[in-house]
Amino acid sequence: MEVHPTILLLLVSCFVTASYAHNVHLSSLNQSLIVTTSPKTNQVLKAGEDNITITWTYNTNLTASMPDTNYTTVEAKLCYAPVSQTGHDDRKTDDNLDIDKTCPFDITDGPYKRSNNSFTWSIPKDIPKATYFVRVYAVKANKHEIAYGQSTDTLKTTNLFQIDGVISNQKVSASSSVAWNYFVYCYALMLLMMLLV
Ligand SMILES: *[C@@H]1O[C@H](CO)[C@@H](O)[C@H](O)[C@H]1NC(C)=O
Ligand SMILES: *[C@@H]1O[C@H](CO)[C@@H](O)[C@H](O)[C@H]1NC(C)=O
Ligand SMILES: *[C@@H]1O[C@H](CO)[C@@H](O)[C@H](O)[C@H]1NC(C)=O
Ligand SMILES: *[C@@H]1O[C@H](CO)[C@@H](O)[C@H](O)[C@H]1NC(C)=O
Ligand SMILES: CC(=O)N[C@H]1CO[C@H](CO)[C@@H](O)[C@@H]1O
Repeated sequence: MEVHPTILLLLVSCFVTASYAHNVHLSSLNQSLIVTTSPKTNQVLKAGEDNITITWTYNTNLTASMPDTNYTTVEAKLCYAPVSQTGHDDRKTDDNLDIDKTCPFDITDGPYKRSNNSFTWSIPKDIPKATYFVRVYAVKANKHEIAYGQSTDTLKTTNLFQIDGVISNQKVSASSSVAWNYFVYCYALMLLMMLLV
């Protein structure tokens, strides 16, 4: 049986789109940014009312070993602390950033600047009630993350703050990566094609 050209075309376009999945692992990134947040440890902030000031800077001590030559943009994100991930599959940490769901909320992005970066974020009303930290990624021209920094330690236990926000126990994975969904879609399509042949 012949495979219909439309299915072939779909499959090709599918994998072209899926190539947006960039397969970058957090553990391969250089932790070269220093990130701070304004709340005191365990401070409780109100969604829809309070704000957080985030600052970040390149650790210039690393100029020789981990130069920032190829950093073009930054992305600051709000991230769930481990204590708020337990029992929530839709907040799970994965070293592969295409799949990782630790940091689903965008705070700001913009061109990379070595120092003197500060951003005050009004916490949106729809942020879930949880414990958080902030992570800032440095991104290369090809949109792949190259480095990062976070407002907590490696184990994500220090300098955490709480947001008193929306209480929800629904398991919507609104944050699940578009690229990852595409992969799943592509493989389903491929399977269908194999069944047809
Ligand atoms: C942020 O919150 C603080 C404390 O509530 C307030 O004094 C300040 O004006 C707020 N800043 C902005 C930019 O909303
Ligand atoms: C950079 O190095 C200096 C001198 O060793 C040290 O005092 C400082 O704390 C270092 N800065 C960072 C961010 O590690
Ligand atoms: C920057 O990117 C260029 C081109 O991809 C590469 O050759 C170079 O090694 C990179 N430099 C650093 C410091 O990562
Ligand atoms: C940092 O930014 C502030 C406000 O934009 C500016 O007044 C100050 O000169 C800057 N400092 C440096 C070292 O760039
Ligand atoms: C992703 C990335 O840029 N990794 C670099 C981290 O820093 C080491 C040197 O310490 C480089 O070899 C890596 O390429």
